[in-house]
Amino acid sequence: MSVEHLLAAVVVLALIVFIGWWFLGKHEQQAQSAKQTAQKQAAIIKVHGGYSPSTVVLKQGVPAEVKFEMHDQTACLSHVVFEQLGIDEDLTKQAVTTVKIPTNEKKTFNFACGMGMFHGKVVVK
Ligand SMILES: [Cu+2]
Repeated sequence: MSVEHLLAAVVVLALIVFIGWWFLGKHEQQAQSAKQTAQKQAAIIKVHGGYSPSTVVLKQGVPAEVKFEMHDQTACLSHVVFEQLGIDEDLTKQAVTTVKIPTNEKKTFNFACGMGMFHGKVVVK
């Protein structure tokens, strides 16, 4: 191999490495920002003759949603009430009802059916 050939090979190799770095670098940045915007937590509670699970634990500081999946026909469980949050949701309107839970402080939010017969809680810790 002549010196010119070797030089050309080195230049081509450097170019490939540079292009690879350029694209990989951009990729990494995209993945990172996506992860940040996607940082949230969700818990699913099935409503069927009660709440299952009746207690969910959330991490403090991460935006949180509790999704109530309705599988119950009785009027008793048709509403879910978070008294501390001033929330009274009708669960019969859609299959899944999402309730946003504030996670800025460690706190326990109690919830109950509209008539206060079934209870559950969401613990932020
Ligand atoms: Cu009830």
